[in-house]
Amino acid sequence: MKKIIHIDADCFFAAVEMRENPNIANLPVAVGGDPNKRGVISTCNYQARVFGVKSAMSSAYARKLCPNLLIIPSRISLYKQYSDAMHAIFSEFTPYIEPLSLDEAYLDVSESEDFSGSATLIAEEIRDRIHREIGITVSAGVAPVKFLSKIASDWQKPNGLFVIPPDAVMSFVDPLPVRKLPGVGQVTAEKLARYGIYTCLDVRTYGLSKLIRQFGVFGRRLYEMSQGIDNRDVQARSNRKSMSVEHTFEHDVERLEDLMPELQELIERLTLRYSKLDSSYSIHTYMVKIKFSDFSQTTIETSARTRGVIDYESFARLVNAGWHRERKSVRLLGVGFRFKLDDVEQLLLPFGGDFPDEDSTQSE
Ligand code: TTP
Ligand code: MG
Repeated sequence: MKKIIHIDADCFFAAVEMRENPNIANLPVAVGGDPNKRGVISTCNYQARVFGVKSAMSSAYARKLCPNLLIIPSRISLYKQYSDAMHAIFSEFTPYIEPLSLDEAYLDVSESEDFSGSATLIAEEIRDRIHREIGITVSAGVAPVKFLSKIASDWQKPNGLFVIPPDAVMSFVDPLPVRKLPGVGQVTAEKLARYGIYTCLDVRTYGLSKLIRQFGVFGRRLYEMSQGIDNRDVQARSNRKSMSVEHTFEHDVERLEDLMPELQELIERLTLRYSKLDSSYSIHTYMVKIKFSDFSQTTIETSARTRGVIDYESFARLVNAGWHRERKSVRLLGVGFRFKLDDVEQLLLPFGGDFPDEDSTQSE
């Protein structure tokens, strides 16, 4: 049984702006683009939400709903600093942290020993420390599986904590509206409603085989979630930017064509290592390193043609080009990937949705 905490900051960008400038803390505040330049709202504080202002709404319309709305241009690098500070606190409690966006992360605290292993107390401590040390509030959900912890963090927002202990999972999911499940958007919810499915209990009653018929792979996912099952692990991300393997030959390899079987073997080793990373690492560049018998060295790279698919031909061309730079016998051959960096933009999208979008999960 795992202990997962999901943390999500409250009105994150707006909260940071309010923290930076306490004078605006009592006003309706949004972060977003200029209403006169077709800007959109990134987020707004809870005072502004009372007026109906929402993320992704046009700033002009938001102003109409709330004429006194203060709209501040976004300062992503500042939000990134706050995000990093939150992560520094998370990492005092567990190394298993999976960021979903700048303000949101899963923490697996199953092995944490703080507070005698109480995930609830750990979550409270994290919330408290973020508030005291960083000056913003976060909401937290605690549950034995990822998707429930995420639903739970939303349950008492803002500045809330909600815990679903293992023995309360079934009583929590039974009446849970399917719309709350990750991957169930409006389209899927409407389709489910046509079969009389509104809650997780309805999902279970409808039955696995019919769900699979109607919803494909996602049908199984639905059925699992309706029982509180979610086998996904918290995927801690290291910040590795590249990965490579290399081999020093026992005897220098003289001919280019004799390098090719070696290349094949190296690519296989590289592929195996790559397969152990989580799916957030997409291959951006192929690299080849050649060290010649006189110890001179050359590296050569090319951008990967098809992201995520490892193609031998591209590596072979690199070896060929690298070898022709010196045309000497080869002492060492290495191959590697550079990964597409997880830059801020990437972390911002898709705003923490960790299941595919609803329409791509249907098998019609
Ligand atoms: P969210 O966590 O979805 O929203 P939030 O933190 O502003 O509010 P809540 O209290 O409901 O959690 O998103 C985090 C940040 O991501 C948000 O502060 C701004 C940014 N964002 C956008 O730029 N555009 C969007 O459409 C959304 C949803 C978020
Ligand atoms: Mg948030």
